[in-house]
Amino acid sequence: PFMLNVIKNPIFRAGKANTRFIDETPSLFKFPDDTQREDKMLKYIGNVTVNGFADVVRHSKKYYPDVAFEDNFKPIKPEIVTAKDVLDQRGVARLQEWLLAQKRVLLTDTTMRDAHQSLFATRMRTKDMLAVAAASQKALPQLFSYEMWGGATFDVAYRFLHENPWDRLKQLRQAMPRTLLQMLFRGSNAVGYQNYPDNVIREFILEAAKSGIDVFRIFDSLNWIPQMEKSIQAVKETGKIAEATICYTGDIMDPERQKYNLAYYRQLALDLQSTGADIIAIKDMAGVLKPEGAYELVSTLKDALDIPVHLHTHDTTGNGIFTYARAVAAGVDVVDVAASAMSGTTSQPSMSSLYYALAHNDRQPDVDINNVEAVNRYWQGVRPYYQDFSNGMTGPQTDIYQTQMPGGQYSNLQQQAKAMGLGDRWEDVKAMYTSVNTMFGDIIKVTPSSKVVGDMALFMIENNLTPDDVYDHGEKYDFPDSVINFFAGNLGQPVGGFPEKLQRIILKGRPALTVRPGSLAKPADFANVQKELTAKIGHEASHQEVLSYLLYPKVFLDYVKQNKQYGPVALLDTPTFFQGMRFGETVNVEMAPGKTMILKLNQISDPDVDGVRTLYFSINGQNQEITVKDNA
Ligand code: 3PY
Ligand code: ZN
Repeated sequence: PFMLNVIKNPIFRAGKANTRFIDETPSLFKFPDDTQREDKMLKYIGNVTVNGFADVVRHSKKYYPDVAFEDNFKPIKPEIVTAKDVLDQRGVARLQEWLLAQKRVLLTDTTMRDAHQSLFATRMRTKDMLAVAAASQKALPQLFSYEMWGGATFDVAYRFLHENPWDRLKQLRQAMPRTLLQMLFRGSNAVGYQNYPDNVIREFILEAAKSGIDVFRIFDSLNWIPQMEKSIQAVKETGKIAEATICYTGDIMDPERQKYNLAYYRQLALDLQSTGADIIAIKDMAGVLKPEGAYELVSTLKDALDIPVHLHTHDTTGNGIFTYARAVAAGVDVVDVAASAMSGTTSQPSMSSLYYALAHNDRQPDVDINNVEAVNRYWQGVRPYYQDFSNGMTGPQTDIYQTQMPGGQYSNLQQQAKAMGLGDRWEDVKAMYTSVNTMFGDIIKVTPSSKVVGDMALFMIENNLTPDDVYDHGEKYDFPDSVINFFAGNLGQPVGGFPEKLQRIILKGRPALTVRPGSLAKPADFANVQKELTAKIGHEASHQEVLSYLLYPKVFLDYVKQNKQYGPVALLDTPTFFQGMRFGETVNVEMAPGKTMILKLNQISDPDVDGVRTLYFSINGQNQEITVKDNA
């Protein structure tokens, strides 16, 4: 059709075609695929411009200063050996020795995963990570790892960002070949909120390792080792690093709270080491590990274990740096920090703050602080793009020590409460969260067990129930599904077992599992699922697509549909992706390397009788109209 268009063109037929012909008639030299991609992109931009982005109160597009960032970093010096070099060239055992031999504390940068998950609902786009990835590797080659995948990022990438999380992994892997890439893996819940069959867990890990993940931080939301074993074994098959996790709750220093005491954590860590863990992570997901507790815990684990210890906290209470300083004094091997502009409150403590806090200390991290600051200036520029998703916390929140609510849950539950009309009862919800935890027997609270506690607290507040009401007339109530599911043993067994009376009330005679749910789950039939998915999506489904579909069937199919409708929207700059365009604005989109589409929005019509608006764009100087239904 392309040649046909050219031949039929009047200028061409009049024999007047010359090189200017090509310049002045660009539409003839575009392939149908390009045009389709551009049209789809316009549809997307038109829709966000008119209707705003999902779950964001509509507002006109904001102005952002240019992100002043230049990659002037020198190549990594030949004498520097990165952690990734050690793993790739010498294997896991040598990497463990290398870690244990470091005098200085090592750092994991969580900016590309937990930081944005905890600060702005996991909405950071791959484009904003890629822009700084290669530079970060050059600037900070001494870091232990970058956490950039797993947790909620997988789900949110598909669901809200209309991008493929596997592409994120592939692109970051390419940009950072000498950097350990780390993911958070929810044991038998993988990167989801429910149990999956063992063969799905294994295949997911093998594929993630093949695609570039080096360090798998594996946890279980009830600290139940049987739920982590399969994942640890799968990682060991790949020659990557199995970092098994103890989730920290309670207060080991409080004589009144000894369900999870020092002896408990010590034994758990030893058991994980016997299960094959290469590193032990202490996951302080709520940020309740106090400085002296950190000192005791890390000292005890360093004494008991032969493998390195990696500490993760959240700075919600404002005490994160102090906690790290005490952990460093106790000999912790690695701690998690974020670029300063992406740190603090529900996120991790700041990398540069920790650097300065440890000045004149022989364990101060070995980083070039000017490079740390330079990379941080990039993040400073990017962070305002995500303001619409921010949790609004502006200072330390010390009531976390009582509620023990994970960093990522605090703002989520607050949103959920608001959506249920309970916004003005937030203090009651928090107090109820604490009571529910007591009713449940004081459980470990982290995704997904934390959600169960939150759901029950909201349910009780909404129905004006006290704990006694539940015990006395519980048979009258339809408890939330997640709560029934938990008491039925579908998330595994909590430490010390379920409180029997409450379990009977909630389950109303239904049976409960006492074995690992994964041991009963029917294995996935990958070949069949591949066929089924291929038929659904209209192209040969890849193994990655099969895995995504197995974890998130609806989310994945919705993504495929959106992708067909809107094309490669991951290429848009972030303000345009979330907020569309304003009149007269010009936006450049690099559709392929060296191939830029220049878009201008000239005019938007008023809605017609059906509420449809016409948007007048120009693409590379050529006018193009599209129509969008205004949902307002
Ligand atoms: C997750 O599972 O996503 C978490 O970050 C838990 O802390
Ligand atoms: Zn965390």
